[in-house]
Amino acid sequence: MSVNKQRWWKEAIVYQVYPASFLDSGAGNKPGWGDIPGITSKLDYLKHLGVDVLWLSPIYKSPQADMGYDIADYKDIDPVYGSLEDVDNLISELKKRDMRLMMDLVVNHTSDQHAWFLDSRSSTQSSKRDWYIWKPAKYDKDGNRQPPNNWSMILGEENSAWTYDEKTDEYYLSLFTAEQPDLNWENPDVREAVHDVLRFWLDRGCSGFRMDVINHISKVQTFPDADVIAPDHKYQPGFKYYCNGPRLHEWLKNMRAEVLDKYDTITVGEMPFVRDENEILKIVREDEKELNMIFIFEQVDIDNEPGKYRMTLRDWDADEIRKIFSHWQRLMIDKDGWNSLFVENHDNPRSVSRYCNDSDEFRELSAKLLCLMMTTLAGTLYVYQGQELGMRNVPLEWSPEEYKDVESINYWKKMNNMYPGNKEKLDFAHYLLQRKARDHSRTPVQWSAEPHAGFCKADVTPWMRVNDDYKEVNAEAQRKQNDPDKLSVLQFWKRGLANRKEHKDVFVYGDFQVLDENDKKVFAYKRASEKEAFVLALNFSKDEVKWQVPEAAKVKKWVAGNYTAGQPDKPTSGTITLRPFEGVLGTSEV
Ligand code: TEU
Repeated sequence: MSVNKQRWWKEAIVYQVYPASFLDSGAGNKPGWGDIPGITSKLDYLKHLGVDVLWLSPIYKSPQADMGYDIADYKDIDPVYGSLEDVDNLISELKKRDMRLMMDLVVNHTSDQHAWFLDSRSSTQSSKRDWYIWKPAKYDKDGNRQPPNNWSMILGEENSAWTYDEKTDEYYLSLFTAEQPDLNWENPDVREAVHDVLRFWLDRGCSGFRMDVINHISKVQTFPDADVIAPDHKYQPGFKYYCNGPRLHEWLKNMRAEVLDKYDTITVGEMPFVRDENEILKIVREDEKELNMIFIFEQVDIDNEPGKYRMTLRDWDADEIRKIFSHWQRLMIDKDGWNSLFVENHDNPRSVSRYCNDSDEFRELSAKLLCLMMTTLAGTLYVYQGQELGMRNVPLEWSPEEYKDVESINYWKKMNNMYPGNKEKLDFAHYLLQRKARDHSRTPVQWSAEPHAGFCKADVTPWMRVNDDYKEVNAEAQRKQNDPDKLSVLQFWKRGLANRKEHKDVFVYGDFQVLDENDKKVFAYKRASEKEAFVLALNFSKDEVKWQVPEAAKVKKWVAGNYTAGQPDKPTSGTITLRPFEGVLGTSEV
């Protein structure tokens, strides 16, 4: 049985807002971009849904080279989104509704327009020179200038992670894009400046942080060449030397003791490329005093070719879903750590499109199946904007020109350079974009059947094209749906979140047990507290499945499912039929 202590941030439902695409109230200074007053105007909608904490992707002053993940001033708001007063107002409106704000803390790197970097690049003698990672060039045998090592850029695979700066004839490290120079955390002044940023926002009333690529802050100081995993590329992923580096734990403990513990906070660290259990437990175990939880990427990497770049595809089945989720569920219960639960964010395609089937026939069922899973697993639950509506990827008919993300643009450029005029290769690259691009989660939220889905005024052009399906898929239609036999996706999420809260001893804090270890189509599990228990059977396939209810399930009654608003009509033992993408929830003996 669980030993996890009760904490408000474990029970919280966190809703991620991607500000550019949420709602353009017209108050920001860039028509067609979402803004802070737009967010504030939807707090009742979010409260009604069951949201407790709002996580805002970055709204700070930024040249938007990477949609705000390139910050030019940590203590000011980009005029595109509004002002500091708008944030103060948002915080006070949240408080009125007993909700909280979580900011995105992007401190592995800044924008190249941040005053610190402008100063740093101005001269080798600058007092801020050592705030970033500068290295002299290397020269090859022909005397050509080369970057200090072979690391590739994360958002532009064909490029070096090092950017040459003519003025001082040195390279700076820029792991994501040239416009995002990495801070040098080895310098104690940098760490103090970051603490100062945290205090600024906590004192303003924010309740915590999602920490962007926080496991990248400590780099192996010898900066060795990375192993060659892609022989056809000049540069190679250097993860091994900058993910969970030698001083990460020291710096996280320090941040916690110096700043976070003086407030009542929620913290989640984004940690790509880490799977090592002991390493993860060192961060999320309560007694380690580092972060409350982290985002582990295993479930969103499920369709990547192992060891390859992200823009790849592979097949998977329910067996893998089960292995991934049950592994982390068990570990955190047994070792007093804590999970974050997510299947969508601004860096991923839509979950209905990735994990299930987004055709008109199955989109709603898929969204509800995933909702059943997400609302019944242990951990802090993260819902991404539009997920509660079952929004899906943009269609293949959209040309690659519609993709606005820097990663997509760089990928498309790279493929066109590598395979000019090669229809087969380029069609496949386009297909991969349609499956995997970050753009799919960044299309405007579909509020209504009005022009531009009600995201902005009719005479304004949204910064990103609205998905064509908005007349059918939108919040207003789903809110108003009045069908006794069928809940809309939005109504289903609302019910699921309420159920999670009502039975939090089971769903948030309870024990977890896998039922049926080997099924390739059905993921089934039991959750139990000392007082009550529930069973879930989730068919992740497009096939009708005859499923043998395991003895250990001890189902008393099937109480909810995604095919009907009422109770599923199925026997509680023996063989039951699970229709395509059908999921059912039953009460069970403890
Ligand atoms: O993302 C970090 C990250 O490495 C991935 O999620 C990345 O987007 C993906 O692997 C692309 O292949 C964070 C932010 O969430 C992302 O939006 C930023 O672009 C990135 O950091 C840089 O700040």
